[in-house]
Amino acid sequence: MAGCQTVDNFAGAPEDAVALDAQVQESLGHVRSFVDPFLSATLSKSSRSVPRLHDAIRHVLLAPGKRLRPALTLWAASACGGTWDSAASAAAAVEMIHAYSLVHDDLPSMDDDDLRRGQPTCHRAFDEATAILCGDALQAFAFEILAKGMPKTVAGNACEVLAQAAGRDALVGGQMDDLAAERGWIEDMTDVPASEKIAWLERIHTRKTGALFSAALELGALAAGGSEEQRSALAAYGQSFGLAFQIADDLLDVEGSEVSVGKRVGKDAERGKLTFPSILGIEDSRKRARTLANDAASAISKLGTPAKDLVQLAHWIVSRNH
Ligand code: GRG
Repeated sequence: MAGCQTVDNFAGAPEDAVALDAQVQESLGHVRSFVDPFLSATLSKSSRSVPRLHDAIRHVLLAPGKRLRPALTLWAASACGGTWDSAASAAAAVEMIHAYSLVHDDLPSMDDDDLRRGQPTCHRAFDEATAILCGDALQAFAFEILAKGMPKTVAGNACEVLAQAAGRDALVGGQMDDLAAERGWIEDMTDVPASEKIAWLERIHTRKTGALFSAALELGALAAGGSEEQRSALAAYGQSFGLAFQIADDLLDVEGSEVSVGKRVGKDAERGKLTFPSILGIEDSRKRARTLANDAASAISKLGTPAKDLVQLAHWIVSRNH
């Protein structure tokens, strides 16, 4: 898919989707080479580690994900003139929250999935109780390393930012809304006008996925001591980026292959789930995602060259095939 599309030439993004894909893959590769050893060292076994839990956490956290959230944290830190070292614990913390949410989302009582990041989900590789505990442990661990690793002056603020993004009004609340819609715990939306369905979907996704992206950016800015102006530019980027990501994710569920996406596809339609393509159609969803990517890029144009990776990521997120 990525190979044949033209990407809008906006705020420094290459016109050619193949070149963009190569550049972003390379940049995400740098992030992985920085974050994965940090995660691995953070998870090193101690005499107090419980072997089965330790193995489950490593299975989940070191699996080959894209590391988008750590990338947002590190690139936000760079965009604010900071170093990756200063933002390393924040990058690891957001990935831990993300990994926990995937483990719990895959559970039989939620999405009941067997495949994640191209490998068996945690409850498949281990068992359901271990997967629940693995998610619980990852969530607590995220706050531990954030509290320890952020500069003392901002550690409390950083924990608050992450807690809000992971909590009842964001990640968990969004998941609850999503389940409520799927399981008929809310009013039937069949006859609701499309514009209201879209507004409702946007509210869910802002909570379920957007809030953690925004927190990832905010933590990078906090670690780097970013200015008010830099932080508000990054916040605006995060809002558009989150929705662009979600529309692209919905499109991948319709058009992607299990091998490239690394998880089961076609499940949204199977479950009659409301998604952007099911309401707007494929072409309009794609247009909307591209507009949002442009909005994201334009929100950070004033941050200049240090924000180049974020600009490219926004364009890539809507043209990727995985
Ligand atoms: C269970 C509390 C709780 C929350 C779950 C994030 C979430 C809420 C569920 C994940 C299910 C899902 C597929 C959501 C769609 C968007 C999403 C978060 C996709 C996965 O993120 P990527 O593409 O994954 O960044 P990788 O594996 O590359 O890190």
